Amino acid sequence: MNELVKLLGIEYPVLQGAMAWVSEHRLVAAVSNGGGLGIIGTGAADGGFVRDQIRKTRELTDRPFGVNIVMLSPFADEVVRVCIEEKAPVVTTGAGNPGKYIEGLKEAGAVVIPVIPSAALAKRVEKAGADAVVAEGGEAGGHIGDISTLCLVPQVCDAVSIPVIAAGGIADGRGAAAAFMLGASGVQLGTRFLTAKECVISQAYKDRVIAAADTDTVVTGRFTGHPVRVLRNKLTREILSKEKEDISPEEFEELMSGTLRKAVVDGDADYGSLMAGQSAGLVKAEQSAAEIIMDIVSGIKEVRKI
Ligand code: TUI
Repeated sequence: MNELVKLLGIEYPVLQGAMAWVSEHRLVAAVSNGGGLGIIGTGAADGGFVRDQIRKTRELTDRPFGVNIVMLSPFADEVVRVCIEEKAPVVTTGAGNPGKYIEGLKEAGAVVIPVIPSAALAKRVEKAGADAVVAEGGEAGGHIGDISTLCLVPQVCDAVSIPVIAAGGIADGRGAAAAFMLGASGVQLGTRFLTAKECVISQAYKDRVIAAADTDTVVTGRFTGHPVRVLRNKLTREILSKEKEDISPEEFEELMSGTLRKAVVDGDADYGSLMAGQSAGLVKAEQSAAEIIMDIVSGIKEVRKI
């Protein structure tokens, strides 16, 4: 039992990172039923979609779960309102400063946990009332910051007195144990859950994650200010060569629009955005969410024996 487990009302300090299009109600409920915290990924979805996801999750679990709100989404205001109305137990945020939303969410009873890429932002959200933070290093998949997990986590732990959850590059008990050594109270994993049996993404996407080696991810869109880590494929080869030419951020966003859906739903492993972190090389098989959580927990105990 640590402070984070108590704060969230969960069994193990293992959170499933929110993934747009990927972490929908079935995966979320399976993670929460397995003793961790499942988190609904909302990406750029509207309020109606999110309300439906919250209700469907509640049909599958009576344990706590989270909803993630992407600050860059045009529907962020609406999704915050839905989280308040539906009384989401936990709300995490990403891709921006959620300061203006924290008070309202907390008044509705939510535990609010911003994902932050720097110690300065951790301090700011603590002041605004955040209950905990996820310190996400640049090894993570999707939209990322600059600092590595190894350097970010202890600096965030020094900067704030709320619990710190480590994310980015963690896929097993060894990474989780290392995060605890850095001062974290919990870990958040996205990539490892991509291949969960309850994760409904295309088989082609899962197969690419399982086949991935350590060097198989690349970062696209650095010049737009919104860098995104994905598995290398035909799309990234074309995109990265276009980035060297004179392409505007708007043209870039246009090229990337709809590509995550292509990977997740259509199973297009060549021209879809296969968002994944550098830990993809550690992901070897499809397992149930409960098995993944127990593997991490037993892996932590294994390392602690040494
Ligand atoms: O949010 C993520 N990863 C994501 S979100 C996403 S889907 C998406 N949808 C619409 C537009 C863009 C992406 C795919 N992957 N991770 C958490 C995270 N947050 N990483 C980095 C940050 C971050 C960056 C800047 C958090 C705050 C921040 O603040 C800057 C500022 O001061 O406003």
